[in-house]
Amino acid sequence: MGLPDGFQWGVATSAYQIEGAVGEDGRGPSTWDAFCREPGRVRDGHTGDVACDHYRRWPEDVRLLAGLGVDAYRFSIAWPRVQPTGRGPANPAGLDFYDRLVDALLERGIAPAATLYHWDLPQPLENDGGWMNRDTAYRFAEYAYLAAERLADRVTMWITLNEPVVVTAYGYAFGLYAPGRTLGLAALPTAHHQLLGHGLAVTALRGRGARAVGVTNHYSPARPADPSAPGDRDAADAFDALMNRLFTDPVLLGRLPDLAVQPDDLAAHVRDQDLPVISAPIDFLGVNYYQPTWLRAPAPGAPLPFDMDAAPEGHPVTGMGWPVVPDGLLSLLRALKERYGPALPPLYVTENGCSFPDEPGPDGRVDDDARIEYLDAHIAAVRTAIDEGVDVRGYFVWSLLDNFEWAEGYHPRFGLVHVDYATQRRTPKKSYAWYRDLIAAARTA
Ligand code: GBH
Repeated sequence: MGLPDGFQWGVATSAYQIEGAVGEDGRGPSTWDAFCREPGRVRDGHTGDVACDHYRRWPEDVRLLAGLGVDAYRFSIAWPRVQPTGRGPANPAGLDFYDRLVDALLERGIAPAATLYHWDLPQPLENDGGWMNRDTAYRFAEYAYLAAERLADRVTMWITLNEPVVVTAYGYAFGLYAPGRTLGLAALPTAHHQLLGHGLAVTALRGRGARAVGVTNHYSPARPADPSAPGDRDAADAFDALMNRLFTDPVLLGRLPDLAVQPDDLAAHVRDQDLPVISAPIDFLGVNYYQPTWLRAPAPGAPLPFDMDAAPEGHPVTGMGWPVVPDGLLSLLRALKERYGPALPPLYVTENGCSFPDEPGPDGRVDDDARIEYLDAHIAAVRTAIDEGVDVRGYFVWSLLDNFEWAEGYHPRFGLVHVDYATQRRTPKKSYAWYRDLIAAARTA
């Protein structure tokens, strides 16, 4: 199949979206526990209290992973399990959970890829300003150290942050995700503080013997709504700088991109030695891709230098209404190589996938052909990028299980495995068998 030796096939999940057991073994509250309790924040008042009950059912979920034959499993560690208040010594019972999970994965020949921060900030840290507070970066590095102290001898890949842009934009600028703040562009310091936390954590992880360390970013290729309109092209460039390059240039190039918006807000928070810390060498870059974004010139006086536009007609859409554009993944992988050149480390697609309203039919089977089509086309895009010389080392489907889809609650279903939340019964969908067969075929090729 033309893939490089050692190419890693995987699936991904995150702690708050699957674990439940939010009060178990000394776990402290996170920003998402608090956010879910605020009326109107999450569709139908859903919470992560139970989720997929993975905290208790993980042996079954590890069997599902083994059945798929994946090389690697990307999960996240819940910071509030390791440090219930976000500070101080480790809570051993919280770490025990991941210790057992990692051992069970290794027994099945599955490489553990651990994300340290997939949005579940300990609430006490939020009470002190969360990512608006520079101190949170130092707290994050301490947490990374404690996690590595226990797990670095066995975890294969460490991912510091998941999609810091979403935390900044959805969490602090627009208030759609926890902690629900609406600071607009004044949220930009949260970008810098997360990046600083990443850089400090890289050093902490390496100090405790971590093998491979990287960060996962969300990338949405920016497309002008009308490519012949200079204003739309400028809008696309401004979006690209703020949503994509701001989270990658500091890490790979050691500098901030030109943002064209209130640069003082951000620059005032960047201290002398920060960029060298943030640009500490990493072993890989994680790439999450769902869809491109189309941009138009903003109305005069608008706060942002772009207006987001609907996707043009002609693309199929997923259950979230997101356009299916596999070609966006190809152009993104090409663009990363083009922009960063020799500064670009090996890439892993750490998330890609789609939701549909999947339900078992009368025969009990879940025939999710649209997901198979989606994954097939995106994997083909990865393969083309590799053929063109982009160094992509792995691909992770989002997600193993249907799970808690943040502000959308349990409505969207992203899993290769269907979850009946009333009974916690897991039913592998047609796409599960398809992915299993694809992995097996790639292995013998
Ligand atoms: C990822 O974020 C997360 O890492 C993961 O936890 C989550 O479950 C998964 O994706 C699926 O959502 O509505 O057209 O304006 C993805 C980040 C940000 C991608 C919002 C889509 C909305 C596009 N997402 N974006 S639109």
